[in-house]
Amino acid sequence: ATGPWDYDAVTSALNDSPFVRACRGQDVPHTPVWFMRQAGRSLPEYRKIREGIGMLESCRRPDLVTEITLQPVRRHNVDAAILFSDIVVPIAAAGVDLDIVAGTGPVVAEPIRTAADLERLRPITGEEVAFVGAAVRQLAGELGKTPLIGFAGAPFTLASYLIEGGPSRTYTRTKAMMYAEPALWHALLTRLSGITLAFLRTQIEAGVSAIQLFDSWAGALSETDYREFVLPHSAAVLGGLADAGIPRIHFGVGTAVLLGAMGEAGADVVGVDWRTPLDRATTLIGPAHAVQGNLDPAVLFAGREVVEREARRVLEQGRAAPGHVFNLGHGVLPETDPDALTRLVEFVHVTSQR
Ligand code: 1CP
Repeated sequence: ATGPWDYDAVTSALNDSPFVRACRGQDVPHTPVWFMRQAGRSLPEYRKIREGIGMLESCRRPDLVTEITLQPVRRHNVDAAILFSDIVVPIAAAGVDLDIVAGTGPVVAEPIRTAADLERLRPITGEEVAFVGAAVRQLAGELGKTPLIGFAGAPFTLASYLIEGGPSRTYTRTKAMMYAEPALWHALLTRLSGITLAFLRTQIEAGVSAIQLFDSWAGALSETDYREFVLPHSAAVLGGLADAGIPRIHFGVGTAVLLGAMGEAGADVVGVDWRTPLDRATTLIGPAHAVQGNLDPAVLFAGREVVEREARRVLEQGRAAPGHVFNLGHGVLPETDPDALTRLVEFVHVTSQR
């Protein structure tokens, strides 16, 4: 034992947690559950602590990151915590002038559209995001036997914000660069995969138990384009972390036709949105991967009976996969009743008891 924690015992408890075991396709006492965006505006304690503090600034304060990350764990009894941060944090650390605007999302002051613009996105070593490492170390101590999930944005989703300058519905400029200037496109995504790797390695060295690579907007692409323009870069990130030995989750929205390819990119777990039933997803992804998902976040507005019926269906369909981590099909919507989430965790635990 070293200090207040017996680190070996904690590490083995984390390795043996239902969440990590399900990611590896091992048997579990109950199906583990956590929620994308479980920290955030659905919680009054989050809104209170964030009052008057900008989003990027709060990501840079380890005490605040620790408290916000712990809030949903205390409240909902979820099987994993997810680090409070944002996918654009490493991009800002790489020198890009950007802000996270309330009610909008990331806004980039000068979008990246030419080879000259690319110079404004500098490679990072990881030291630039040392505040994230500090928060992870603090959290690992506080969380004990609850695993902490680290995360990053995948190169395509990050590129979409850099090229468009903010959120987009059509990804017109992003796709235009991809098709018209493939050399510039691949140079940009290569640089982004290096930045993403450095960001994730900082989190892994500080002690996260798993990572999730969010390619939230990859569903905008055909499978052919995904394979040519995106998969090699996501594979560089996921493959570059293979030696860490922790589960890697890969998630996107509207990815029904991409699920097989996303599994090939090197993840242990493929996240699935609510559009594709998990048994069908498992057929598409193959038996080598666990799945994560996929209750429609809007179901939480339909009352307890509907939530329980739909959650039971998700659990049943999830049995087709070698491992299942229960989640929503995308993030918690800000207007969600937090008590509905707490009840859902309890329902998943009781209903899936082995
Ligand atoms: O002030 C605020 O509260 C702003 C809302 C907010 C929050 C709570 C943003 C702006 N980011 C976050 C935190 C965040 N972002 C987390 C935290 C932890 C948790 O899940 O509990 C995570 C995992 C992210 C990741 C993220 N940011 C993604 C991938 C996940 C997803 O939802 O697909 C994306 C696409 C972003 C960009 C982003 N940041 C914020 C918003 C509103 C957006 C989306 C904008 C858009 O629609 O394009």
